[in-house]
Amino acid sequence: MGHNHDVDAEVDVDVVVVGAGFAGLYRLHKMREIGITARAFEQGGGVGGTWYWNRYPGARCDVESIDYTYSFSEELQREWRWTERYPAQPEILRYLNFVADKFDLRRDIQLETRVESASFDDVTATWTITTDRGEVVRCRFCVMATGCLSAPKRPGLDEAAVFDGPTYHTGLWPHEDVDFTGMRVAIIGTGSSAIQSIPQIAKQAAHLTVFQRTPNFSIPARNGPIDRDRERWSDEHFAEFRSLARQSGFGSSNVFNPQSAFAVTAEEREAEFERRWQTGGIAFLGSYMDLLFNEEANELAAEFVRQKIRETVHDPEVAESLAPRNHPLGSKRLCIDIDYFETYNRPNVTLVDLTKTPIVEFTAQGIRTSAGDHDLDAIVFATGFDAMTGALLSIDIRGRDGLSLRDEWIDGPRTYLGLMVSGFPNLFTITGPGSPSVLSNMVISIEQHVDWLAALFTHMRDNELVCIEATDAAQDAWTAHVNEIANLTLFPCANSWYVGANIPGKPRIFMPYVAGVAVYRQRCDDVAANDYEGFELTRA
Ligand code: NA7
Repeated sequence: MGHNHDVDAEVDVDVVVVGAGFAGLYRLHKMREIGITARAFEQGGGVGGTWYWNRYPGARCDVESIDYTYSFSEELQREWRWTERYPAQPEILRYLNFVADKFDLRRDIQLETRVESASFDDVTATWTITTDRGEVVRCRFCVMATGCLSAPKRPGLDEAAVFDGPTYHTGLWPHEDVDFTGMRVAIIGTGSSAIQSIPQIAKQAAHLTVFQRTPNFSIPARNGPIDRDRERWSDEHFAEFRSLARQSGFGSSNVFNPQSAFAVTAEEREAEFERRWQTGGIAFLGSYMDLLFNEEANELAAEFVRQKIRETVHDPEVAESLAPRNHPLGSKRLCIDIDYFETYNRPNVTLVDLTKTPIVEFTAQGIRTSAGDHDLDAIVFATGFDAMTGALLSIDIRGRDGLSLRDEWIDGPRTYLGLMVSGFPNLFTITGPGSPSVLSNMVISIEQHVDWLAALFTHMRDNELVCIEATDAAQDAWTAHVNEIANLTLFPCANSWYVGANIPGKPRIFMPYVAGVAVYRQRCDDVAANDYEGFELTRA
């Protein structure tokens, strides 16, 4: 490990932050608060990250507004009023712009700039960042706030080039209005993005054909105006409300039932599922504590949802195709919908089950499956993302001795605490693989990482430390621990993007840390209290 760093080497800025979404914005704010200079580069034409790009019809967060907000400023919470139970994309984007203005963050953000490479120099313990605008910036710390779901996956895009009409990806939606009125539209995929946009597109298009490879479990959102009483309570009990979220598993104020599904009678269980179904949202997964641990318990909840699908969808064959059977409920991100299954009762919506009739090819007129041709005017890819590692690996990141992150992670990501990678000193991944990240309320997890790093930077400054690196041993132990915990659950059973299964050739490794945000926070705090155990910190 490197020592004797030449700390007098000039840096342009203490910290470069890559990305200006929820993570990048708070990062900038926090750095200013502790007197460390920071500059952010953002590929988009505005701040907002995920919420800048995902503008597809119906785009909405599946975490409730009241929880999906920064908790670092009580004043911010009181100044901002959400309108709906679940925030729609335009409103979240307005919120993030409001935050950027309120905390005067824009002056440190350079938009429309893609970071192309980052390389570490062991002699000076500095990173050199290059951008697609030809800038070269030297900094002490490099913070990747690049997001977990920000590298869109476009299978068949090359093949689709033969198609005469327009094609879209939900994660790269145009900024101008897309009008499908009178059009024959296809959508490929039935994940969260598709499940949100299908009902909206169906209302506009002349005809919508849904190409489904894997059906997903979806719970009604029961969206509506925000509950002002609950909002008032959260204002009046700010500290308690926020602390509850931080001490929870998921990072929200949802109530999870500590009981086993087998501790009650069949009638009681049915009543609890029904109650949660009627309440709506992701809290359905919290009906019983063993849904994500015990296959039989899970099957009870899964069958409840399948029965709901059968009751909702009039055509029994379509209902059967829509009923998920190849993965436990919740082992893929549970979808939250508004009128999704109901939409299949519309006369202008057709479901194509790709397990029965796969796509053969794209043609100038549309899509050919093994059963015949679908003539189309537009195709929407709702095919997801190269999750958790895609955005990081799209940058050429070089650690000590030119070590490439792409090579290091060839067999899958390995990190210490989801925060650092051995061999890459002074480089941090906000909500990186190996942290709760996508299995939590992202805002809570982002804040926890940013706060933890702020304490670290202060510690380093106070102790004249210039370099920090995770040890190999700590990284090995953490990576093993992340997998061990995941293997106690049903999560690894699904071919989900949590394991990289949606990207052909991507190594299969379970990426998020499933033990929950409270356990994880304690772990990170213990590491810090224990003199940053597992990290090696060096002086000049
Ligand atoms: P997801 O959840 O990854 O969904 C992508 C969907 O696209 C899913 O149904 C895939 O089927 C389908 N897909 C992907 N590739 C293909 C090909 N080649 N052919 C047919 N169908 C395909 O992405 P989303 O954008 O919906 O949601 C991502 C996250 O954002 C979500 O979990 C929330 O956390 C927010 P598959 O299941 O792979 O068979």
